[in-house]
Amino acid sequence: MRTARKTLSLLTGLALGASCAGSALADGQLDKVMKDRGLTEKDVLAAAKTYTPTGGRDEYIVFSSGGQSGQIIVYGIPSMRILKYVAVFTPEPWQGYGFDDESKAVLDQGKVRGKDILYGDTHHPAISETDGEYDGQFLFINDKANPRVAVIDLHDFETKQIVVNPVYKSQHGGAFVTPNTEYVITAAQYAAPFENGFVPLEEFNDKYRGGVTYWKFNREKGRIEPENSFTVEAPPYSQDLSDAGKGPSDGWSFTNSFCSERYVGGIERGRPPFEAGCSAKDTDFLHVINWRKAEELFKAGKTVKINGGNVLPLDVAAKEGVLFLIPEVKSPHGVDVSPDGKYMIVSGKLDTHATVYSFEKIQAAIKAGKFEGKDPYGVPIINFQDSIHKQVELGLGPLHTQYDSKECIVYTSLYVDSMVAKWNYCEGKVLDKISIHYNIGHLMAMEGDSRSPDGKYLVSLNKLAIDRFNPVGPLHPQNHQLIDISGDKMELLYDMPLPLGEPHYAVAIKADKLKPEVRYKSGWNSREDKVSEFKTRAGREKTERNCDASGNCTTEVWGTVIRSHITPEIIEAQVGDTVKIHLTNLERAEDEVHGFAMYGQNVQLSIEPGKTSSTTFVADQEGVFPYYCTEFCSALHLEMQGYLLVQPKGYQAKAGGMQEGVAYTQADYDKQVKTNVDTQAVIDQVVAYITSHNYQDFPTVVGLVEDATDQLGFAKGAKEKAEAAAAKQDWQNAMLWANQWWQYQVKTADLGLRAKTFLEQNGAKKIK
Ligand code: CUK
Ligand code: CUA
Repeated sequence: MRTARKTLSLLTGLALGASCAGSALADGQLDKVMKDRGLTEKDVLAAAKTYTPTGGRDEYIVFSSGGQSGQIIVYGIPSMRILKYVAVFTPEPWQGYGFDDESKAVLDQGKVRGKDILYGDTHHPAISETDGEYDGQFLFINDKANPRVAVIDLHDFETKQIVVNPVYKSQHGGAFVTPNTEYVITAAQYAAPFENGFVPLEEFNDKYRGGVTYWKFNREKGRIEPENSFTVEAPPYSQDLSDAGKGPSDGWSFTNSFCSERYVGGIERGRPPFEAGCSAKDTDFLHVINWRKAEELFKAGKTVKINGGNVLPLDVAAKEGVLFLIPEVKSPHGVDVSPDGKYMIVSGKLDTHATVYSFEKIQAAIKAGKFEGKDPYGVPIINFQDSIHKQVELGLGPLHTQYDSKECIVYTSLYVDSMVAKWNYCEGKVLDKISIHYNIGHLMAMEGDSRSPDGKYLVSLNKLAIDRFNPVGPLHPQNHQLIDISGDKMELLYDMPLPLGEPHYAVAIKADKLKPEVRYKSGWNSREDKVSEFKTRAGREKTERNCDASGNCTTEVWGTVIRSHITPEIIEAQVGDTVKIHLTNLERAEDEVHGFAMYGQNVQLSIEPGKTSSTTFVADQEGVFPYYCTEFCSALHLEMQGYLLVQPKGYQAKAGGMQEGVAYTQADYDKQVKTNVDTQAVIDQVVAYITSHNYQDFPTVVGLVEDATDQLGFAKGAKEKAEAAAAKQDWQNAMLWANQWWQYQVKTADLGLRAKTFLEQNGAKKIK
């Protein structure tokens, strides 16, 4: 009884309005559920902080790297509900990605030295910024295994471009954007020769190199411009994470490194392994780069061309004041610039400390020309003590740091300890620690990389899940844990299993900054963001077969899809033809996607409202190839079908026409007509409701009404055909066209009812 009252007051405290804290609670039902499921009050409070009732929306949207899946995972906070996987480096059939010709062209941009690379090891997503704030327009992500960067346009959540780094052979420290997204920064990881040829490991120090690349982003075009991008060559230290300066440090970027020992293992040659030689020294190097200066030198022609890319040579970067090094403690990980741009925090990984570097102190040392020496490549080294603000002992295996909305407060992941440390970097004081499960890598705060982080929530991106979830075999899901950081103490709220690759990093943006479209402009090539040359209007569908002089023939289809048919329903080709099928979705209604799959040809398109998608294949075998719509789009979805007939060369159709399954009579026709008249009465009522309300004020309804009007127009056409056949007492065709007339009516009614429901639920006003 006491628990019940406490629970009740707890829930009232959560401001569940009086009206809904009604009888169920009074009956002790909540108490019973808690008892049955073994939930504590803390659990119930955590549930109330994350539970999102039907129709509810999240406050933040997360873009998480999908690790080796080469995709991006989109989910909401605080509900932790997964909303979408965005296909990036990997074919993904639901979205038709890597199946339609338009997206194949995007994946083709990602070829490495002529080879298809159909996966990516994605690590760090970054949202485009305007004046240091997330603007919600574009998303970038790196591929570590193959040095690539992808551009995703957030107006439709589709991958638009993949660029390949011309000189790296792996790439980790990216994607990080400069405060106005002038550049997308990526850094190399494992040093390798910039040229593509063979260079023996014995020449590692002389010929192997690292670097930091600045990809020029053209915001108007929404694309990276490789020709205006450049790489600052760096010594063969394994460059790791990067971050861009902001505020006072805008124009600079920071990249840490490990294995500055330049150690090359080789157990096969009797050498101690990489891990021994790469962590032998006590320090590595933070790379401090004046990218504005590098940009000036690039524009002044001081770069050289390697594999078609622009490279600022290491000696030029060292001499011209582009590149500086500062010691950092043993095999560090993570470099995170503070929201005000004054500090950079680097964690020790193999050391228990985090180091807070001061940009002001670094600049003072550079201006004074005060260096403790040069590295073997002539790069000036700034003294460690001259550049730091504080060093703080946090725990075992510190990795990444995120900034709170509260001044001086940060959170650092402790991989070995499996904890998050909350600390004050101005004063160098640890404030709180929380255990996570298990082995945290990155962590992420809301809008954490922006000039004004929101705090509120933190997500811990854990490397191991071990015993957290129901077992599903040796390959476990990852675990993203949601932590409430609004109070003094961190509170764990939720475990989300993430079954798609190993996400490294994620970014969260306020949901209301995203304004994705719900449909495309008609006949849209979504990958190039322009009207498709294959756009096809209703009634203009056609199939053409043409052969060139050497006898190579192409059957090309300009078709449409709309509930519930694919036009054409029959495609005739001859064996050996190249078949090209372009399909435009004529729907305007939200969420009315049609798919297009075909037997035995590896064809699967996703054709969203307004989109035009194409597929090309060779019909190299005779046969019958059914195709159909793969999205359950209406009650007659299963009937949304057709046949590709691959005929023998020179095939002639048999005389005598089709075999009919059923013979219809006048009675069948009269019965169907009666049904149609009744259906029309329902449609008339719905139309009367809609037109007597201010439906024009609701764009969603306007779209539905336009679609319904189309369908009603088709119904009229079918009705005329039915009546013409009936006049000739051709009951077979009269009945079938009467039925088609009814099909169009049903679709009209379906759309009309959706519009009516929408108006009722959204407070439409009666106008007449
Ligand atoms: S890295 Cu994986 S935990 Cu690629 Cu940012 Cu640190
Ligand atoms: Cu279109 Cu199912």
